[in-house]
Amino acid sequence: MLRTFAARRHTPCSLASASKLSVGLPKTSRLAFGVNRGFRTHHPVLEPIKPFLLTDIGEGIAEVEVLKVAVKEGDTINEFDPVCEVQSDKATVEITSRFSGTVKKVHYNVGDIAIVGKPLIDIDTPDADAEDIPAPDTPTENTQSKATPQPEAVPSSTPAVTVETSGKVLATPAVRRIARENNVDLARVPATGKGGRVLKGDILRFLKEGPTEVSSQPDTLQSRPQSEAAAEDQVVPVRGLMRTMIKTMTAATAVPHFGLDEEVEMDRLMEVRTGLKGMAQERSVKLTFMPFFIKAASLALKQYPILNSQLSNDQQTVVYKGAHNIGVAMDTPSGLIVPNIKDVQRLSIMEVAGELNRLQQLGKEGKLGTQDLTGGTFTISNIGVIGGTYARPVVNLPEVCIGAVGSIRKMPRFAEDGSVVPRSIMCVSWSADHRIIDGATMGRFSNAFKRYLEDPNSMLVDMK
Ligand code: CAO
Repeated sequence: MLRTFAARRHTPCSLASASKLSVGLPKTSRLAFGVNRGFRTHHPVLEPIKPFLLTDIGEGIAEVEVLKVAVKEGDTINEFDPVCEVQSDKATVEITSRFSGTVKKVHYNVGDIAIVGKPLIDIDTPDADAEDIPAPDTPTENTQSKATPQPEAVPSSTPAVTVETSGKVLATPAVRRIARENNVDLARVPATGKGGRVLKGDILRFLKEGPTEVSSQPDTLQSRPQSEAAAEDQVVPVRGLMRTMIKTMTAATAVPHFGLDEEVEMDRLMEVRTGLKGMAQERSVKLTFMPFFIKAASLALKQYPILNSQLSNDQQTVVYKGAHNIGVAMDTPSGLIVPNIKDVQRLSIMEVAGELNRLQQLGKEGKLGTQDLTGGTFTISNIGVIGGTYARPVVNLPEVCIGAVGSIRKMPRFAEDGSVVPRSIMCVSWSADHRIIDGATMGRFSNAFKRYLEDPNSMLVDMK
């Protein structure tokens, strides 16, 4: 049963090549007595230790998970050196320093949740400019307490059974998640990736075959083979995509869902696709069924635009979205994410296929960006690629409708003359926000979608 949709706010994700973000320092310095740092001689001596804040990284993100910490106390860092790598609902971001200096304090460990606006590290920056230095008569104690905001108590990420021992093990968040969920210390997994990176295959092999070498570590619970530890409960922190799903799905429970299942006969579409595959190949495009589903949905949305709308927070207005930005639930190595294809109403089926190929490639590489992951207006999930006939999708707020298609299966059906014939059947399950979508509208939309797919020529008539 399909219950959850992570994260177009992503959602998620591991971006192997993380985007870079420089974070500025607040214009404050901590005053210290007795140490002449060369800034002032007739006033309390300034030791320019600054809290290096996790600044607002946009999209309303309030907290991020720390995936990697690149510095330790005492390290000397230069401008643009990596400080840490964090994962938000939408992307993985490498945070680099804008300043050179010495790291005085590291506020977070791998796995911690860092809060936007709170310090990541404290840094001693000898290159502080005059702007950074407070007025000489600033009371020392007040200055200190104001200038060095302490982070709020951040929930400890240390589970009852420690999972990760070191931020230095190279692995994608997806691999780290598998390690966490299975209580595996990544440091013990033989890595075959470039530069010692632990690949997904490495951890899966490790889980299947167990450690290949005798461990020199003490026989702690953590180091015991999986089979021995399996009988015991494991407590693992909620991280990554699961955090996003908790947020988005909890919000979605406020929405009364209307569900509708329908069968689509796929035989003619299968023929059409087979006939067009060569043309697609010539254009270096992989043409699956999804582009037809996406285009059929867009054509049906033209007739029933309320399914491409959003209800305002105060529930006083409905915004009919002009663009058909159709989200595609995508199973990537980092987990489920929902990038969307923009302006499907303007695209040909081949163009939709090209866009889908691009998004899939980026998803595989963990490189989907905010642009592709936000602004969706309607979602389709093809769970049939994985298996399953029916689903119960949950609307991807603030959208009001989502469809999930199951596997195409050969089934016996009655022909018009009463004979039993084999048909390729695919079920589609719709869920809609019942506050503004009534069942009749959903049913009519579903009929239109079904008609376009069962008679693909009919799409030509309505396409512009
Ligand atoms: N039934 C049978 N075969 C199907 C199918 C279906 N419903 N949908 C696709 N296929 C076929 C494709 O045609 C393709 O076959 P060919 O190689 O012969 O062309 C093959 O399965 C693989 O397709 P694909 O996955 O590469 O591409 P796609 O465009 O069909 O789907 C995507 C793209 C991103 C939707 C899919 O890869 C995916 O990630 N699906 C999972 C979505 C998911 O996890 N949903 C649950 C969300 S809620 O938790």
